Amino acid sequence: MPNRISLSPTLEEKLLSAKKVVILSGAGVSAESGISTFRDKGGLWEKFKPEDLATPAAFQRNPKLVWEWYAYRRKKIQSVKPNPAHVAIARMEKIFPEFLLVTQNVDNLHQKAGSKKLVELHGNINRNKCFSCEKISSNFKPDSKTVPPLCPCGGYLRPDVVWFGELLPENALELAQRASLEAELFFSVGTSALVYPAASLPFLAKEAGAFVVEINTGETEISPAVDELLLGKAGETLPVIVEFLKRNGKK
Ligand code: BJW
Ligand code: ZN
Repeated sequence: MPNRISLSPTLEEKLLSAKKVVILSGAGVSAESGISTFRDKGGLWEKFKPEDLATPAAFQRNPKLVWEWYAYRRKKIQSVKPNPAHVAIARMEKIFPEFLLVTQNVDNLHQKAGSKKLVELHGNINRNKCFSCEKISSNFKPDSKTVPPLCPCGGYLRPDVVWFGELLPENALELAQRASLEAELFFSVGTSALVYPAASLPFLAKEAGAFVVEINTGETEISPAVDELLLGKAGETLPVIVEFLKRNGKK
């Protein structure tokens, strides 16, 4: 039985007046589609060590192991569908005049749900790039005998995601920071807010005057600092917000 979700009068007022809205999304948004999160019970980092799979040093030590782990995750991701949380976020983009979705997710489910105004902070698992020359590659043969497949320059291909110790895409981070500084309403949804610099965005928004709302199944590092904590599943809570907006003439 889902919890009854109630929005505070202040949040309702902000939802009706805000023009500049930012949503930061994390793995919890895709959990209801059947994609594992990282740090929950049963999450990826419980079964696998990030230092063996999600750092440049790990790839240099064992490129085949890392490539195959990502191939396994890609296959799972390609078999699932966006859930009501993704759909609600895509709706919100159409409702607010200035909107930005800042996602840490690499699974493409926001795009599949129709989100267009988004930046990917940690890349996208469906793209590859060369570990040596960094060129993005879209045309390698997946059945290539070489694992990982090779770039024309001779370097190994790797997934175009951001590993620990790597810089985030500069443009994406800049856009995310600028939008957070200007936001009137900021949502942090389904993220443990433990990984930086993404985790600094809610604080940036709050310090610049935004009303910060967290939607999560549990409390996180940022919970004590937010203006409103909506405890519950993203796929149940976000549709309640969209319904409220629609009931009040925002479509
Ligand atoms: C629900 C729900 C439902 C569940 N509804 N909610 C010491 C050494 C080296 C580096 C560092 C260091 N100290 C700090 C750093 C920096 C480091 C960092 O932050 N580390 C911390 C972990 C300590 N950051 C970096 O290295 C970044 N780069 C950088 O900073 O460059 C400059 C620099 C370089 C070198 C040194 C220092 C600075 C890069 C970070 C890259 C993160 N990459 C990953 C993997 C991506 C590719 C892949 O998918 O394999 O990104 S790690 C993983 O964590 C992934 C995620 O995007 C990211 C965040 O996780 P997320 O989304 O929050 O998921 P979870 O599982 O943590 O949380 C899920 C939440 O959902 C939970 O709260 C649940 O309760 C909730 N939930 N179901 C709503 N239905
Ligand atoms: Zn190359």
